[in-house]
Amino acid sequence: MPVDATLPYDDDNIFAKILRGEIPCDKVHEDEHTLAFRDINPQAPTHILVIPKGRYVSWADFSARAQDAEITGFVRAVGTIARQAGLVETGYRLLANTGGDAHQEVPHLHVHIFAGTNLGPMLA
Ligand code: IU
Repeated sequence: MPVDATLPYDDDNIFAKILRGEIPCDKVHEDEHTLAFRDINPQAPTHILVIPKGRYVSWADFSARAQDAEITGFVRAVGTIARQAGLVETGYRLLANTGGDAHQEVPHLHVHIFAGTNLGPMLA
């Protein structure tokens, strides 16, 4: 069921629980502002989710409310993760679903990193 990305942040969402350490994840990166882990249901050979540590529902929410340091840290982390995973040479795709039409399922902002195969011109 896609989330309504205009709702207030829900502290019971699954990524909030991962951030609090209540649910394990296959972590690939962590820094002051950002956590990244492997998607539990990968849609490509490499499928990583990158999330800010702050309580943001969506890209729209993050861009409206986050401090500059959080935004800078998050954007840099996405690049760092891709570089450290060796994806700069092969290429990769970034995707941030926001709201119902995009079928956002988890109401905590996440950027998908897809890589490891020829992804085609666009995801199906
Ligand atoms: P979406 O952009 O909100 O549609 O993507 C949510 C992703 O979160 C999706 O790819 C799920 O496989 C992934 N995920 C996860 O990695 N771990 C979980 O416990 C749950 C969802 I629930």
